[in-house]
Amino acid sequence: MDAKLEHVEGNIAPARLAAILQQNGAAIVDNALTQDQLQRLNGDLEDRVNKLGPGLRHPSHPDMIEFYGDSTVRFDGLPTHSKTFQEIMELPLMNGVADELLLANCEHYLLNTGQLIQIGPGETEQRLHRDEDAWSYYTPPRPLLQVEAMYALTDFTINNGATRVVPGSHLWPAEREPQDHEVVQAEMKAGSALYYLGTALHGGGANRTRDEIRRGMFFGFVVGWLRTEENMFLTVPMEKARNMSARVQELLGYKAHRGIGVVDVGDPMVLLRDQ
Ligand SMILES: O=C(O)CCC(=O)C(=O)O
Ligand SMILES: [Fe+2]
Repeated sequence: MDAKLEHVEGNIAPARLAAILQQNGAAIVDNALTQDQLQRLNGDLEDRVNKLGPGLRHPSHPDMIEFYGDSTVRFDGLPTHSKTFQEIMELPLMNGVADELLLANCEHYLLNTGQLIQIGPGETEQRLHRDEDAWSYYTPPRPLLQVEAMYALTDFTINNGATRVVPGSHLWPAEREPQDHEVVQAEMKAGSALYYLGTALHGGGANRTRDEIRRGMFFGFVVGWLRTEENMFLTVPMEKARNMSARVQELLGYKAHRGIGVVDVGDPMVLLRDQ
């Protein structure tokens, strides 16, 4: 049977979505953003995405060049570039899902990615991967570390690069390779989101159009005792962080996880309060 993704509505109870993710590894949340949030996000990010060219500007490892794509524009630090993104960070659905799935494994969680991924014409398929492979030195079995979502900021279609996903693969042994019929693309309208576990196989799709971009927003959380993929302390300058909400500040890492992430062997939050 061909793989399918379950669709749920944006007002679903977080505990229900968490249960679906535990079962299937991924699901599409229709209308995860309001039209107003969608418009504001695109407005906030438009200039920067048009200014930056595709491909990595400063690869951290040769492997990342191909992985991140050479016809794809990426930039991180979305809390800095979009006030609306700060609002999204506090939305109850992602926070509620993370409460359900990550708080069993940590005292609190952190923003792991706030990244724009715009796949341009000619981009090839990204290899299927598990986002949690970022911490490959910590070998399974291990608790769940990460929940992520790919928000569609433009319509995601089969041809323009909708994310490929393998439902159920979060329960597979690492070496199992998916067959074609086990892979499904997350076709969805702008404003919808693919929610998935860090253990689910997925990858960006190929953009086979001549002139259409696929713009996605990669937003998710990780357990609070792990090093985050994006370096939030540097992508969000402290002067900017000072003016953000206390909840956003916590998610950026200004709350220590007991003895981890301390400043002056205590809570970094004081750095934002003492001016
Ligand atoms: O762009 C996409 O659809 C997926 C990107 C992704 O999975 C990643 O970069 O980790
Ligand atoms: Fe990924």
